[in-house]
Amino acid sequence: MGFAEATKDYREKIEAALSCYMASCGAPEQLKDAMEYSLKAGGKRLRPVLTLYTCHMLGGDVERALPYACALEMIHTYSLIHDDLPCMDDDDFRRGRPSNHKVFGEANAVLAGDGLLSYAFQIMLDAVKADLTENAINAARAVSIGAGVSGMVAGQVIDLASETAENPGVDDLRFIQANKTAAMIKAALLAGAYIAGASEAQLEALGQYGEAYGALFQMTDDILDVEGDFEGMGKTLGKDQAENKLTYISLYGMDKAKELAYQIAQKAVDALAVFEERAELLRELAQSCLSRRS
Ligand code: GRG
Repeated sequence: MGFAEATKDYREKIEAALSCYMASCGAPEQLKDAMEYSLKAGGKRLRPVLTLYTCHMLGGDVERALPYACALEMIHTYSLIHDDLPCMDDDDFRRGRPSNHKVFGEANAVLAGDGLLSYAFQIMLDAVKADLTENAINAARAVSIGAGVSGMVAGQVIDLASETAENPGVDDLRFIQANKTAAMIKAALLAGAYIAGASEAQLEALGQYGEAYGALFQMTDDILDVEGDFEGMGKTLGKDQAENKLTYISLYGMDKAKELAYQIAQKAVDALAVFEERAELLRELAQSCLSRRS
């Protein structure tokens, strides 16, 4: 059984919890509609599933990890809404349907993103208040760091700058991948691990796996921008080249980009040695990323 099949129950748990959180969010109807439009548009739920799975893998209580998992998905969804805005990547489609601003207008899309981001922090603070432990505080902190000014937002700002930079190189690209994409994936793993009371060695190993798997995820996203299809990816493809995006393909060509993706998948697998056979599904997740279509 692969990672996706083995974590089906977690995905269902996350869908149900997201619905509950949205039902009691207290937002005016038009704001709630715009937030829900993107949140419930059928994303893969990779990050929240990673939180629950990691917590389970380390013997923790998955229910306690659920608020952090939902917060991660809300923050991820906000980033996609804002990323699609005309002032950012200007995308008309996301998750297989018109982007948030195409349906609700730019101002409401900005506010839907703001709403998801701030509600995510409210959900985490409520969870910490109900479970005042160092592990809960560390889980919320890991999510804050992954999403923030030294994480995802930092990656996005350098990604945008690279479009007009004179000669962006591989160091810029590594920074973008590590922050724009891998930081949230690493945060998802660490949040689950903290709730399970992971050891320093386990946290270190999961951090390394998150960095490698996150970079791999972005590399395959870039490969699929060239070789994927709308059905799988749910967004307009072929934009990286059109917009002069910095990717391994733009730097080295497709063959070399695929070779590097293979190498980083191996690095992700190697990072899991400390968990022995317990991390088999995380190894499978990294290896299957090389052939993903969505
Ligand atoms: C701070 C104004 C402001 C905006 C934030 C940080 C940011 C904008 C955007 C970066 C987010 C971004 C687009 C990261 C790329 C990572 C990536 C490959 C996203 C797609 O993730 P999937 O494939 O998507 O998991 P689904 O739809 O399945 O959840």
